Amino acid sequence: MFPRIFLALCASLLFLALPVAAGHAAHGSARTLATVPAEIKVVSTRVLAVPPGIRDTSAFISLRNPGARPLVLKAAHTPLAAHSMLMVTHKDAAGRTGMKEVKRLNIPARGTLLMGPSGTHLMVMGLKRAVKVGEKLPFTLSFSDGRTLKVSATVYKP
Ligand SMILES: [Cu+2]
Repeated sequence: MFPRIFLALCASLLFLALPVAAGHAAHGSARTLATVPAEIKVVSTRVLAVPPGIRDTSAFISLRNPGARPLVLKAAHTPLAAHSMLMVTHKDAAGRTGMKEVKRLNIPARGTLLMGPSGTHLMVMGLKRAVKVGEKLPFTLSFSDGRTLKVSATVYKP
């Protein structure tokens, strides 16, 4: 039952049904710089607004790793939701887009992890209250080397 619910409510999948141009327009919006401890750079952060009553959404937190070693993002958490999952999207042989949860997302040395509505994203499950456009949601990102990074992501409407 749970997978069916989150597929039905997945804001990313809803968004994927929109024309590509809409997705690209959304890419440029609502860039937020956040507090960054050594090395890991926050490229952009966003949370997709959802209609009242919907409690699951997607967040996009793009990161740059200026370091010489690869980084692995293991988890993301916001206290405003029950839990958050790392998700990747892919097309199957028939051209249908699906997504699946992954346990880690790699950020190559001197590379970037880009998240967006048509690709890698965070599923934010079970929001504890409605969130407003423009509101900043705090996230804590955990990396496999033990580091954590606090960022805030602004709720936006595409
Ligand atoms: Cu999703």
